[in-house]
Amino acid sequence: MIDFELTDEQRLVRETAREFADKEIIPVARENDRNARFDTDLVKKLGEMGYLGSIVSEEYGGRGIDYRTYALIVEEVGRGDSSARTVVSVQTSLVCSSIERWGTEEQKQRWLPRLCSGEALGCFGLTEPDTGSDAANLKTRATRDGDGWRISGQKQWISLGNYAEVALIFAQTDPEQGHRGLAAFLVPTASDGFSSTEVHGKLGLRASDTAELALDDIAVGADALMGEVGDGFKVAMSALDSGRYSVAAGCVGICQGCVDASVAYSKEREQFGRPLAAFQLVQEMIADMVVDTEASRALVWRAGFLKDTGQPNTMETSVAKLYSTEAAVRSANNAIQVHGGSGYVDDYPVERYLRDARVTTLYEGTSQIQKLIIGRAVTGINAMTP
Ligand code: COS
Repeated sequence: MIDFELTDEQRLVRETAREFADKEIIPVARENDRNARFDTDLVKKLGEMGYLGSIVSEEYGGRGIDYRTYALIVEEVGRGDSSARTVVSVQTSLVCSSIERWGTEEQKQRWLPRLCSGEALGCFGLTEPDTGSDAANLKTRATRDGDGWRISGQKQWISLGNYAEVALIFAQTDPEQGHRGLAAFLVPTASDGFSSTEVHGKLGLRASDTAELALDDIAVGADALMGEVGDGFKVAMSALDSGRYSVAAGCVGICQGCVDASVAYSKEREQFGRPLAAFQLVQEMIADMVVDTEASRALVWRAGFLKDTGQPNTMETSVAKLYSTEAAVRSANNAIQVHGGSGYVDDYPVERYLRDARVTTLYEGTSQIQKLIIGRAVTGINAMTP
């Protein structure tokens, strides 16, 4: 049974995260966005708060919190700024949770404490210039070299890629094996042959670091392999089960931010001698945002409940990700409408909400991919390929 009542501890975590977002994230969000500045001071503060790797167990430097509590933190950070939220999601869900689940004891000891504290950042290298939705079809190659490996290829749209100390790189070891030939490697970015280039000109998430990675015949030891050869696709998919959840929780924050901003603005701004909030068509837009916010939050908490109780949750995570990312785009669009001309400039957060929300229906699996995962789960028929 899903319990929607928060525990005292969860209330405290939410309250603390809310204050952190209000005091540390929101005051710098506009300038960071304008200057496309990846705010390393803010990253440091996120680490100090324990918001990086918080679901990792305490013995490896995490906070050992459950997924529902994690969603409360991610929602508040997402309400503040999706660029900061992306740091939390990538570091925690894609990198740390993968190392904790698939890494050797040595790999966990080597990377997790420093990633959880924020002393080091990690990135997730799955997507390539020619490989997005079709994640099994990677061109990056890993070939055996004595005990170790040599890795060559390119990765695209990699969040934190210019700042990461370790890159979780997915590579093909045997093209004839398809997805069963993939392997995951923990590659130190200081390795010879590793380089990154900043991606500019993004619609949103301007304060988030995005990179293209080049891997030119990088030599790594056998200890870089995470999981077995052939486990790579499962490592990636299980990481995305957590990453999609985190994106969804961040989008609940965007939706809530849209409600908060629209309620405040519509009560303050007057037209025709009455506050905007007194007009039925304005209330309709606000009511739609409220419904989107609450439905998204309930879906995220359901997926979190399933994760916390060890039940299968891939489909439910896709449902939460699909709904809340689309809801965030809708809500931000409505919020701009409520704000009128003022919503079109960055005096208010709503235009940034729209620009930042837009990528969430693309990354970590497009809305179309989520629909195909849901459709396959309920029909038992795979419609992924023609
Ligand atoms: N956790 C662990 N293992 C999983 C899994 C999960 N959530 N989902 C699938 N697997 C395993 C399956 O059990 C299967 O194992 P076997 O080889 O032992 O049979 C294997 O992975 C292949 O699974 P499946 O048949 O579902 O793979 P598909 O090729 O059909 O997957 C989709 C296709 C579209 C679901 C996948 O490629 C995908 O998610 N694409 C989107 C990628 C994405 O999100 N990119 C964004 C990157 S981050 S910006």
